[in-house]
Amino acid sequence: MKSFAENIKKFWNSRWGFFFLAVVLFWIKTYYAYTTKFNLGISGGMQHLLALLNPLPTTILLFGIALYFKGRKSYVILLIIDFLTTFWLFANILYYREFSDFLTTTLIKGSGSVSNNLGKSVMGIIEPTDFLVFVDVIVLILLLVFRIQKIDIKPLKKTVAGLVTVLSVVFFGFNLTAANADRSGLLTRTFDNNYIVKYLGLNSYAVYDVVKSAKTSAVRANANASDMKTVEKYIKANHVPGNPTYTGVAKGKNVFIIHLESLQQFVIDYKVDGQEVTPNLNRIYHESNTLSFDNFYNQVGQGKTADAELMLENSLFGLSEGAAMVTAGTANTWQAAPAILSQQQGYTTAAFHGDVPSFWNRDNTYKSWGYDYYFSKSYFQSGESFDVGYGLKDKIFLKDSMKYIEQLPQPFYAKLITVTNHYPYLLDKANQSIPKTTTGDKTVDGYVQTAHYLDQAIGEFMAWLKATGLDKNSLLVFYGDHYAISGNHKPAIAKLLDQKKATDFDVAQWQRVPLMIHMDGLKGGINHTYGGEIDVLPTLENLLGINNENYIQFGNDLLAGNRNQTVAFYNGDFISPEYTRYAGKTYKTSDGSVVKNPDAATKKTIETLTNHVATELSLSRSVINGDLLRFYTPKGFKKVVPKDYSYKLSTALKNLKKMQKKQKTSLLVQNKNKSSLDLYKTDAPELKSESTEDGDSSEASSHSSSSSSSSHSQSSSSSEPADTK
Ligand code: GP9
Ligand code: MN
Repeated sequence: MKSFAENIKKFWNSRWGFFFLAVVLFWIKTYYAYTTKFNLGISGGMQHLLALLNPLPTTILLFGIALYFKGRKSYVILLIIDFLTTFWLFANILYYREFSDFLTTTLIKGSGSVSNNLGKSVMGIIEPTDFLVFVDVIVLILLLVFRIQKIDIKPLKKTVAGLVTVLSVVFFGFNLTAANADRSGLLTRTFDNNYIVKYLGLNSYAVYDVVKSAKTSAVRANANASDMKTVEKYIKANHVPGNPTYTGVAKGKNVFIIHLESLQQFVIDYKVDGQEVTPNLNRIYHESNTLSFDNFYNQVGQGKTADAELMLENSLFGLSEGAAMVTAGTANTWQAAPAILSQQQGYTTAAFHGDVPSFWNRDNTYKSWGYDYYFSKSYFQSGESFDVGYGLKDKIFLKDSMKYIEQLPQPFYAKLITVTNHYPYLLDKANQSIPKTTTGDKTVDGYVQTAHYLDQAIGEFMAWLKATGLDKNSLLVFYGDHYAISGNHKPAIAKLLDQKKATDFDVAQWQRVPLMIHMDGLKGGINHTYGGEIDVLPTLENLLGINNENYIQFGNDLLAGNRNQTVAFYNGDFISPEYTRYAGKTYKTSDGSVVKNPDAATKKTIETLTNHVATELSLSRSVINGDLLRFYTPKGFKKVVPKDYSYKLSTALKNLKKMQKKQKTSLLVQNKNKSSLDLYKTDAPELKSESTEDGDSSEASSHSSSSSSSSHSQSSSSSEPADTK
């Protein structure tokens, strides 16, 4: 009988030995890169396990190809595959360092910014340890060259190679199933490239990305200028002129878009134990200089926040699957609010969000939309318990954003995306200041606490605007991006509504979110028109005095008389003042009764509404899927060139300084470079130990660059309802 040592030696010098060694080394280095080079936001046992195991199935599958070949060829092929996959890893390490995101086919093809921005700076960002990923390939070569490991030329049976392939595929199947259980809709909802890598690995991400972009390119390749003509004709024929009383009343004002995460209309004026959930927003809602809308609906699909942003700033509908910001944000031609406002009225444009920049592909999409700046996680302070869920807590986020706001040349267009009021509505004790509701539904009852926290953050922000005088020359648009409590929680919804039960009709009405447009001197009031996120941009344009008749926008001014008040949901359902179509039934909107046996006239009306919604959705989607705006440039509009923008921290900070000198209208310059940040009062417990002046001026301490830590932890829960609609 052979000794153990002999067996090992035999294995070592066999094809299996070499294959095994190559796989293990590749596995180790990938995991090394996951933990030291990327910031995948891995949290919880399942995610750790998946991140540890996910390099294996695809490595075995790919390296296993070599097993089908004979003799030396097999070794050469294995080394080539090893080198190529390593190079992919290496390229992503470099790209990630610069952009906190992974490479995409679209970017590689050069339509994005990678070739320009990264190419130039590669030498500057490379770190010696990056080359470690090539060490194993070199070791493998040396082992063969110096015959430390012998080449085994005995052919393998094809069936054996086949078995390895099959096993790796089965293994991958397990990986995918476990990943989907932890994060439902992983492949379809297109959240963040980080997610795909975290759950399925870098090689699967490559395949996923190639397939996704091949699908989009095929539709795009088939689209042509005449498709655009069809859309243009429709838009022109259905254009509703803005309400002339309001045209230009906000001209030249700064614009704040305040994205209120998961804020539903029902919380407005809602009380828990006699305490208002959103006292600050309630005040704004009822103020005479606020235009408030109480029949305003979210229209998002799977893209949730991303869909809301898309509709708000483009007046185009989201897609039936996935998020357009992810599938088309990088490559498509867009004519979005930031570009329009900047080109037509000289606005400085900036987006603010306390999450990592890659989420919803914002880092690339915002460039295509013409945002001058995108201040994301690394731009803000970080510290112990500063984050919850998807990012920086709202009070800290809003306070910290003001150090950039005061540097923006005015007029500016600033979008502030809050995030604390996000599923699963968790908040530490120190930040809770209202009791939970008592529906008994765990996922629901914390909601009022995070909503209350968001409201307090808004209160602090508003006080600062007042203290600095910015309130006098700014228009604020507050909007809730989408529902918080999905239709999967009907019993809880019924309790919150103080009803016996909640029907699908109630869930449809539950899609209302706040929309408030607030400005000093604005003729306000509560407006009952039916509208949705698609209508915000045309409304804003009219207020700013921007004529939108040449833009391809599907919404209409909410203040216009004679507007079509049919609100389209992403799946073809709708709400109009007369009828509500939801989850397979049609209701009378006035009383929620089901329309049974409709007469011919009613049938006709419902059919017209249905067709109208279907036409709008399909035309709008053809614009995005076919990238039709590349065929159409409105008069006076200049195509946005994404590579002209950089959101790199150092570049943006430099630009900000330069711009202030050029256009001396920032709050800071107006105040002779005296910062107004000491006027910002917050009771955020996390900032308590800090003196008030701290963090205002010291850039070094506040710009932590390694702060994109393990966020997204809560998103991973499989118990999050994937979608209600
Ligand atoms: C992530 C945040 C949440 O950055 O905006 O997105 P959502 O889950 O609401 O779509
Ligand atoms: Mn959201």
